[in-house]
Amino acid sequence: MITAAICGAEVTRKDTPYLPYTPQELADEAVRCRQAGATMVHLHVREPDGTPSQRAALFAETVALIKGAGCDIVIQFSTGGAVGMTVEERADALKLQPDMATLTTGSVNFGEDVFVNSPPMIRAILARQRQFGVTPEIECFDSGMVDAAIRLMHDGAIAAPGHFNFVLGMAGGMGASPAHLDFLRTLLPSNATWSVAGIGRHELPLAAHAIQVGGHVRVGLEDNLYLRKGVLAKGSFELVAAVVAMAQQAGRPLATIRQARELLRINVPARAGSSI
Ligand code: KMH
Ligand code: ZN
Repeated sequence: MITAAICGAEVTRKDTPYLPYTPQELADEAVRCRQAGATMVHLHVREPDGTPSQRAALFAETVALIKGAGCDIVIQFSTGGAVGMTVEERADALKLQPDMATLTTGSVNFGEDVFVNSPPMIRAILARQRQFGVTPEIECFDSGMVDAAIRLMHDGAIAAPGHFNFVLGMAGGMGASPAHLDFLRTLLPSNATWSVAGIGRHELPLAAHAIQVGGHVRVGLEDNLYLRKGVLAKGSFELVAAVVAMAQQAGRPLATIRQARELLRINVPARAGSSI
């Protein structure tokens, strides 16, 4: 499975002219990524001037345009939003019932800022995900976040074994060597699925390692702007295409959308007896 993180909250058009902002631009990019081989789009939205946003109306318009184009890509909303947003802002669009949404299970230094996810904030986002039947993707910027997610599984608050995404190489978070990824894999519940998102120059090398060891991959302009040194990707679709080529070379077939939805356990409710 390949996830395309097409926009994010931190990158701007000053960094790359190829960044989508409007619902139409986001939808067009999602369609291009699907055509290139992506199975899921990780969505953030922006106000028309590029300001990071979590406004439900913008998510709704983007989803309608993706679906209106006949595109079957799995849709995952960010609940991380941008640093400093409240939980209410971050989680409001879950009422639109996307296929999946992210859930970061801890706080982390984020460049010069802190991406805050206190236990009550995590539980509040999870409760809203459960309310609307949205499957979480557990975002781990460091190894303690895997442990925190497993504790939530023991409490029944997250359905085991879960789908994890390791975001590696961000300043303040965990490093992005193959050894870091290999260690994280040892912590996972058996039968958990996982993908990796390497930040910046780590994106494609970590994708190659994940493909070799049986994982899934996230790429896109949210995490990395360059196809290779000095060459800007003309959109996330070019990074998706690079991963498809790696997968073909390694003999790893791409998941169909149906297979991806099964693997990701989309629409499978958490088990009964939750403490939340
Ligand atoms: N923009 C970061 C502060 C997520 O999408 O869930 C958080 C983030 C993670 O991008
Ligand atoms: Zn994100």
